[in-house]
Amino acid sequence: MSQAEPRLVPPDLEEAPTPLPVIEEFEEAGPLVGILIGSESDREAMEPAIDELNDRGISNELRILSAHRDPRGVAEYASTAALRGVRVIIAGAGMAAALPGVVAAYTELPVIGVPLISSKTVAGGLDAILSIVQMPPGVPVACVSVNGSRNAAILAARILGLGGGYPGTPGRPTLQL
Ligand code: AIR
Repeated sequence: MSQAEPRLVPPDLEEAPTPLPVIEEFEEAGPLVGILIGSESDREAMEPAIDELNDRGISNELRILSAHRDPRGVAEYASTAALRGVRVIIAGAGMAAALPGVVAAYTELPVIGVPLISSKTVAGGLDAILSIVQMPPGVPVACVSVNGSRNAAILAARILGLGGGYPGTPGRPTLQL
């Protein structure tokens, strides 16, 4: 009796696995400014930023993404934002406001943090401002005042006005420092 041919691959891998799809383009081209908040409860405090950007004709999008409740979502958003055309990110959160810092860990885009007063805040937003402003060296986050979302939008507009907020922005001059 002849011996069976040695199997080189396990039976379930004999058929070539379906290759992973190549992502040819992002589902959605992004606006110039991405605005993130940690919770639906932060929306009202971030509205002045949206109004300011809209008044200036600067395209923007608002996403609710929590650094603690949906860290993967935050990582995905932040790591693909520049590729979608986003040039500045404004991120607001209350309490242990890790959102701006986590975003800055995943992107080289300028990140502006907005400490927000949540209904569960301690010390009137001091919890959030310290969480945002005390970033370790090498991972900068600009920080505006507590509930200072309008200032965040004005700062974003100024960064964009300097040349796009990111080297190599198509159609926009890059500031040489
Ligand atoms: N938050 C949500 N995930 C992480 C943090 N730090 C913040 C929100 C909000 C506060 O927790 O940004 O300001 C309370 O959220 P909620 O959803 O309980 O109202």
